[in-house]
Amino acid sequence: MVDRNNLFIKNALKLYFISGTNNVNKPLPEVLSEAISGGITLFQFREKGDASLTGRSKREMALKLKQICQANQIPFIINDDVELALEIGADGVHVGQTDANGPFVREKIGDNKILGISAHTIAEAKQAVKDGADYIGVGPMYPTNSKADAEEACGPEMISAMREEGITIPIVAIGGIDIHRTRGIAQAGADGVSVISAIASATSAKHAAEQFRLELEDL
Ligand code: 3NM
Repeated sequence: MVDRNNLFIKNALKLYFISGTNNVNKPLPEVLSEAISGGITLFQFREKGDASLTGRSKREMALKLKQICQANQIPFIINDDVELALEIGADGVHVGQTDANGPFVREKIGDNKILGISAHTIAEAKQAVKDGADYIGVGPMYPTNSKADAEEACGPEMISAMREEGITIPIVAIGGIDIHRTRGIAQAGADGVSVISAIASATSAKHAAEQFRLELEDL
């Protein structure tokens, strides 16, 4: 069972690492272990794109990653694949606004799993709150090469605008984030940053994660 209170979620969102097997140059379990030792606070398995794993091999990879997260007390979230999340006992799922509808996913996963929903506009953020999201992922902050169908970059101003509109739910920013962009994003009202390439493509995932943690430390 996972704690779904706001404080737990906010802390878990601080340095949110996302990756699939296509985003790394080394075995993903190895990169995940390195990133954990550098201080990531949550991991999302997002298996997308050409030659991505499916079926049994995807399930086996997911299980391996879940075990690594569990052994290190890091929440393990699966992107989109609600069935897989249920099957292997992940801590939660993250869905886009169009992937599946929030209330339907909440009903399927029950009250003991984290539900994250992407939001690109204030209206979508309000909808996600209504739909039972535990947190929203807001982006893309900046242009990104990691998502083929990414929308136009909205900048950290979108987060301040959401906060001004009374959205108090935990927010994690996403899209084109590197260490130098982290401070401005936190100052705009995000609880954390989520990154693919800044950690997955780094020479050392551990070092990259440590640098993010240092930058986030006094915020
Ligand atoms: N979702 P990187 S942007 C997975 O805007 C994802 O919802 C986005 O990868 C959104 O840190 C994105 O390499 C890609 O830019 C993030």
